Amino acid sequence: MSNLYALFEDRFPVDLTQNFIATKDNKTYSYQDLLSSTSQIAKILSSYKLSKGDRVIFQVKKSPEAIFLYLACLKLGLISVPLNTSYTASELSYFLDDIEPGLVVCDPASPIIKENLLHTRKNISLLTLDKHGKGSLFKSSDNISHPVQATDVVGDDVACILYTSGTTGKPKGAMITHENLSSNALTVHQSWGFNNDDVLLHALPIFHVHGLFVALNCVLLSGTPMIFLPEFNVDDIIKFLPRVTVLMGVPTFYSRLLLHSELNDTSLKNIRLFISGSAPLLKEMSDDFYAKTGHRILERYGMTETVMIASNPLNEERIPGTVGQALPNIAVRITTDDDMTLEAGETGNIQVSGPNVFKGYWRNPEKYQEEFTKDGFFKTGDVGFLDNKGYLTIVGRSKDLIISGGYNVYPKEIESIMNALDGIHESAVIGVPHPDFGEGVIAVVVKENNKKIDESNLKILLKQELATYKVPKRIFDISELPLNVMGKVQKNTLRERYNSVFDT
Ligand code: MLC
Ligand code: AMP
Repeated sequence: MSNLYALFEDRFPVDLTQNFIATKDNKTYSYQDLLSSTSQIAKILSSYKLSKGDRVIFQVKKSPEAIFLYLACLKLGLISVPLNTSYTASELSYFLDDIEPGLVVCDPASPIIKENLLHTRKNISLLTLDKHGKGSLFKSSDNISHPVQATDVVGDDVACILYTSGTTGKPKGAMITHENLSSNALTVHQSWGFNNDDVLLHALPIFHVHGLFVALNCVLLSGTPMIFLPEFNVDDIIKFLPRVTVLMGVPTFYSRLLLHSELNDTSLKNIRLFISGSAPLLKEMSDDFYAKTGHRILERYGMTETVMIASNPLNEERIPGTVGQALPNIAVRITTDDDMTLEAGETGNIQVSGPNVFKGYWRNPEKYQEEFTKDGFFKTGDVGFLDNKGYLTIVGRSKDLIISGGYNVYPKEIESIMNALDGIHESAVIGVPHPDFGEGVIAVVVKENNKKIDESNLKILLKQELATYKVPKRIFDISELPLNVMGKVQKNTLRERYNSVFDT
């Protein structure tokens, strides 16, 4: 069964009146609703003369209808390209030009509409979908009566393209196939023991691997319900926790929950599993959470290009500070910079191979070649070591990447924008410990003629170009950046100097 949608459909409950989604305001959608809405959207999409392999960008708020749109794309063999709802016009322009979509579905407040980004880009159809699941997407369905069959795809066909930024250049679109997603979904679903009694609390965004694939796949393969919140809000999590068995989140979810006075036996009464990923979960936080709740958070490791790679076990020992062992059928090894495999206990580059590893970067074969070893392992850019039992500890990254509250921020992108601003000579962007986001983004700038910076004006300028989570939380001026003998900025020196700016 090659089409991921067909795999899901095969696992739907026999009784289709069973719940698939309950929303924050207690609206419910059954599996029958999923089937009929997905078919309705598939009919609409097929009336736009889109063919297999055409790209559909969606930049929409989280709603059940957004999920049905994604499922309809899978069904038709169209390639979904979900984009962060906080992207600015300049970020979106790049994606539109790079991906050349046949159709864009966006929120009515998106810069795609507000700034008329499709005006000069012809041959792209535009539909809207708002946070209530309403919009022109549905208005065009009235006259369509023909039924739509699932399109035949082979496992190697691309299901989704997710952008992941480059350390040197512009974001690259990672092409993730139906087979990557199906194999990973089945593995993860089984490893975490998902069953008919589960109810998932879904509070993640749906434009990344974590919320769109890992969480949703487990629900759809079990044919069970989820409580689908529009965003993470700690009071809502506490409110809905007693109704669920599993929560998936980034470490910030758990650090905020720990601070909540109502995290107690009542809120935890039905929970069987807390899962964390997308960013490092500090051992101390895992221990504090265990002490407070009796639950050892299950930490796992993944990335856009590979979906899930490793996980702590469901039933065996979960070791805090590690991301567990490689998942079944996935190989993880640690190597030197020239790809020689290292022994257990030795620290080096983390490399991965398996059916989960993506097909390549959209229209960028050179980049794909660079990221693979001669024997076909993907270079993750993460650094770590394996112990004798195969548990992986991530100790750092060889890529210049900051992970803030589970979102990836690439310093190069921000530095390029800052350096082009009037009055700025040069800049360096780094991540330093942040009590809520794990790492907080800060910038250090050298002004032309050594003038003082006006931090708040600079932030306003940056917000025009960058999604808010990328905008440095603090900006400091410095007379010159520390350089090594090669003339490269010594970011470690800067990180040491600004290490405690977010201390409370
Ligand atoms: C929001 N802001 C952030 C931020 N999220 N800044 C830095 N880092 C973040 N992660 C900005 C807001 O725009 C706002 O800016 C200010 O910070 C305060 O926001 P907030 O209200 O405190 O944030 P909140 O809306 O509560 O969001 C925090 C969060 C969210 C942690 C809930 O960021 C989130 O849902 N993160 C999950 C990301 C994710 O799904 N990653 C998975 C990637 S997949 P201002 O200027 O308006 O005040 C992957 C693979 C894998 O990595 O392994 O899973
Ligand atoms: P993304 O490109 O958004 O998919 O982010 C992937 C990156 O997130 C990985 O390369 C890791 O650096 C990081 N990551 C994901 N899960 C974990 C984890 N459990 N611990 C530490 N880092 C993680």
